Amino acid sequence: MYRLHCFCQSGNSFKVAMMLNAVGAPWTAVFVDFMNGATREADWRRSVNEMGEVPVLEDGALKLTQSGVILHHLVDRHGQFGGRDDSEKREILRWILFDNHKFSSYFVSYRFLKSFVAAEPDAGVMAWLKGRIDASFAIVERHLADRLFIVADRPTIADFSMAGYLFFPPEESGYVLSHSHPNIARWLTRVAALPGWADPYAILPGERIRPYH
Ligand SMILES: N[C@@H](CCC(=O)N[C@@H](CS)C(=O)NCC(=O)O)C(=O)O
Repeated sequence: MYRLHCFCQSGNSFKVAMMLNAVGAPWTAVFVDFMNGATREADWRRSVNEMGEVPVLEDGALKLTQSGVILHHLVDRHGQFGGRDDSEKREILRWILFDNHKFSSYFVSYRFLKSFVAAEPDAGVMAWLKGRIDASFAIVERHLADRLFIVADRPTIADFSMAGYLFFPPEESGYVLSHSHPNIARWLTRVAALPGWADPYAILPGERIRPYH
């Protein structure tokens, strides 16, 4: 039984949860009270993750962090959603690195400031983040124009990584992808049709927060 340290607003956790469900692996959620500062506590960092980040996956005595590392570990354990040769494996890593740096990360900050912080977000910061999001979304929108999935004609962990944040409700980010990025929206429909897929708020623990702005 895997133990996934997570909370329901965390798309990085959802990347892992989607994979666990898709391979039919039994897992249990360990709630991390992120919104009240749990990951900033010295004890949590000492005992769970020195990087102060969720998700963390416990696989027996192994404690893994970084969703990209966890997804690769689950490919090794379950033999599904990985690359079939070196070239595919490189492509998967390439897109997961792009995702962690640009595709998810600016969107994460933008959505967090817009929806989960009570103070009015700084307009200049939001405009800068939006510019970065729009640039990386345009790259993926183009990439998906003639492809079913990110790396191959079948889903891989690159899809779980990149789709992780895009299943949250549009009111949290302001992005209605079916209008702004139709190729991305169609791809998300294909990812959501995979075995075991469920809405993040249905499978991750914690209280749903009504967006502040
Ligand atoms: N690259 C990391 C990012 C993890 C991450 O940023 N998680 C968020 C929650 S979804 C977090 O714990 N942030 C704490 C912080 O940035 O201080 C991954 O893919 O696991």
